[in-house]
Amino acid sequence: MSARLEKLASEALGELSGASSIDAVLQLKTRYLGRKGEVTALLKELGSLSPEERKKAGEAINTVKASLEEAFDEKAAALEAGGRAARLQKERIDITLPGRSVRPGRMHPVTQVMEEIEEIFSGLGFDVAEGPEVELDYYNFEALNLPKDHPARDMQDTFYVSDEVLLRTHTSPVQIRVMEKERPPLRVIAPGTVYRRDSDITHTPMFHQVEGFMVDKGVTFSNLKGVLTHFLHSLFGDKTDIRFRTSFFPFTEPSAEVDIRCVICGGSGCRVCKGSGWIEILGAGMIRPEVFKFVKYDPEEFTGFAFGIGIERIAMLKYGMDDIRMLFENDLRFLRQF
Ligand code: 2NL
Repeated sequence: MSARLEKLASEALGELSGASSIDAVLQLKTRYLGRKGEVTALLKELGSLSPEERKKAGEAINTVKASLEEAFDEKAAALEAGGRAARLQKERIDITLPGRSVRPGRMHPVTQVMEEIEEIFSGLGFDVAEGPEVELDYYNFEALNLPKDHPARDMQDTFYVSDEVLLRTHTSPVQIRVMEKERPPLRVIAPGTVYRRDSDITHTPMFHQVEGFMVDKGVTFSNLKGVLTHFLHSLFGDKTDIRFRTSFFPFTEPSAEVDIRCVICGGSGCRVCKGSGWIEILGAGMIRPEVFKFVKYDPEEFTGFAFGIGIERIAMLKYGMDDIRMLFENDLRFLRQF
C-alpha cells in the first residue's frame, strides 16, 4: 500500500508540474482527489486491512491527500496570478501620452468670400436668390438679349446637355427667374456655381459668381455707382481707390467695368495688375429694355442696374494666391491657411 501511495503521489506531482492552465490543474485534481479519484480509491481499500494497518495506512493516505491538495491549489493560484499579470501588461496604458487633438474644419476660402459679399448686400436690403445649375438656353441666353445667332455667345464657351439645356455660364438666369415671378421694387443677389469650357492658371471649368440687380421706378447709374462703391469699400477697405470704365455687355446699356487700385503693389505696377496699377473686379450696367420685355416689365415705368463678380479672383487677391487651380485641388495643407 505505501509503495503504491508513493508512486501515485510522485506521478501526480510530475503531471502537475507539466500542467500549463488552470483547467488542466482542475482536471488533475478531480482525477486524483475527486469522488471517483485514485487517492479516494485507495481510501476505499482500507476496509480490507487489519485495524492496526488500517490506522497507519489511513494516516499516510490522508497526509498525501492533504499535501497534493495544497500543491494543486498552489499551482492553480500561481497560474491565475500569472494570467492576470500578463493581461495587465497587455492592457497597459501610458497615461502620460499627450491626447490626440481634433482639428476643426473650416470654411473654404471661396465660401468665405461669398458669405462676406452676401453680408454686405444684406446690409443694403438685398435678398439672396438661388436657381438651377442645369438651365434652359432660354434663361441663360435668350432672355438676356442673346439670341441663338448672337456673336456674343461665342464669348462664352458653354457646356451643352442638349440643344435647349446647358450648364449655366453665369447666375443671371436666376435673376431672370426672379423678375419673371415678382414685380419691382426688387433688390436681389444671386450667388452660385457656374460652368465654362476653359482651363488654365486663371480659369477653371467650374467657378463661382455673385450677380445682383436692383429694379424700381427711377433707379439710375448714380445708384449703381453708389451701391458698388460702398460694396468695394466694405470688401477691400474704405481707402481703396475705385474707377469706372466704359464697357459693353449685351444685357446692359450703358455698361461699365469697375477697377480697384492694385492691392498687391498699391498702383506702382506689378505682375498681378500687369503694370497698369489697376485690377478689374466686376462688370455692371443699366439693364436693357429688351431684357425687361422678356420678363414683362414696362421699360418706361421701371429702370434698374445689374452687376456680376467672379469670386475666385477676389479670393485670390484677398489671400495673395497666384494659381486658381490651388483652390480646387483640396490639399488640406493649402486650405488650412485661410
Ligand atoms: C462680368 C459682367 C455682368 C450682368 C452681369 C445682368 C443680369 C441680368 C440683367 C442684366 Cl438678369 N445684367 N448681369 C450685367 C452686367 C455685367 O457681369 O464681367 N461679370 C464677372
